[in-house]
Amino acid sequence: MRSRTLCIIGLGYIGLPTAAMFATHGVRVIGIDSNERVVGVLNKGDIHIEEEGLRELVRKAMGSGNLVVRGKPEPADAFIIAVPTPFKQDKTADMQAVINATEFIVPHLRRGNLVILESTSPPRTTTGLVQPILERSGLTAGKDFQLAYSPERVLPGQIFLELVANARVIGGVDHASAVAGRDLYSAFVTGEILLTDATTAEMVKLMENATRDVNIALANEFALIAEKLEISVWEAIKLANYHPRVKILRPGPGVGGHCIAIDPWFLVEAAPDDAKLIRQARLVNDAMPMHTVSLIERAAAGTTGAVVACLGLTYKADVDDTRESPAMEIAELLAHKGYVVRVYDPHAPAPHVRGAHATSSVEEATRGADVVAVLVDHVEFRTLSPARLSGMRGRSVVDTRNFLDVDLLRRGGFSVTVLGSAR
Ligand code: SAJ
Repeated sequence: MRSRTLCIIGLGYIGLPTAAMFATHGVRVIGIDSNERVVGVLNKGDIHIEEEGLRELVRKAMGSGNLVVRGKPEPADAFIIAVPTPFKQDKTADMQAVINATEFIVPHLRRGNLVILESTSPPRTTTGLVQPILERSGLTAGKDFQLAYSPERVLPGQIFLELVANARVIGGVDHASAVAGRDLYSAFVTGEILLTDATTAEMVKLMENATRDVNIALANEFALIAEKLEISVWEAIKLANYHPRVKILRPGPGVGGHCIAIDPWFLVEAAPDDAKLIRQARLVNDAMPMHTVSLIERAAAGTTGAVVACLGLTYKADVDDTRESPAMEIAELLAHKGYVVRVYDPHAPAPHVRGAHATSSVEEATRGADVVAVLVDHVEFRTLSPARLSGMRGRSVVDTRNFLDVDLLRRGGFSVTVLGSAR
């Protein structure tokens, strides 16, 4: 694949790092995004998303001439589709972006090309949706061109490490397609490259994220039980995890992000009568924001017109992504209930939270507040001390992630509620 041309459609959290990696490993990459703003930002030498090391790598790639960014696809040897697959109101997959990207490729598809779908998709998308669209070109998958599914599996916040080192699964519509995919990714992947068929590869990705979702739901359910029993779930989890075959995850205010909060629904869609546990886990996790609101309301203890400072809005620590974020939902629910809500997030400076007032520092958000609810465990909040909260009117802190220095805050006269703990 070296010195040949690769067209990557979708320059988001996955497409852009992937484009930069290929481009800095000897592949000529045409990066495509249908969003003009994204194309404009990248062509000015800037980036539109936050990820450690991304800015430097994109600059290096563009500076070398190996990465160019455009609004429309061009002929290439290989195409990677890395567009979002959100879900609709009824929790079924919205495949429009995949359809558009695939249709974009059709006029450029040539004999000998390789097309890879990376977007997380319901089972059989590659063979049932992408293949028929590509075959409108008059060419046949597995004969005239190669087609494979290869899920991205990287963890936002450590994308570059994981892009390179994680094992990569490549499922072809035939074996030759999977092999062609391996040849492509071996430009930079040092992890094992495992070949299979396309539908199995789609299923692998959905199973991984459903497993994580179910395990987080279990931790959240333990937290609810522990609150009723008036013990600390955190202590119980720590002790249980001494067992050599037990690894309980962390409870929290809910599960967000573009992956785990969405992908399990694709399995429910594929097999509604069978995916019972998967559906239930989604419901448990989706109920956590409301549970967190009830903890905050208790901390406000009936103060009329209470002012609540919500610290953190992104879906997890130290990323800038607010998609499906439980913290956003909690702030909106509080505002809807009539609280005066102030929000602050160092990574998402101008989020639109319905009914809430955006602020630009911990001090501004907490000044005159009755309750401070820490919704995301950003590094910046780890050092939350009585001194930083001295402008508050009340003295209540809600820690939804069990990461604050509770003793320090209590010694400073604060009453601290920790999710999952009566202590
Ligand atoms: N969370 C908890 N408790 C935990 C772990 C996570 O409440 O113990 C919450 C987080 O706060 C967050 C959500 O779950 O709201 C998801 O965070 P995450 O760090 O578990 O996962 P993502 O969404 O950032 O990335 C996941 C990863 N999948 C797995 O770990 C199985 C990543 O490898 C995938 O590439 C990514 O989804 C994806 O794109 O599908």
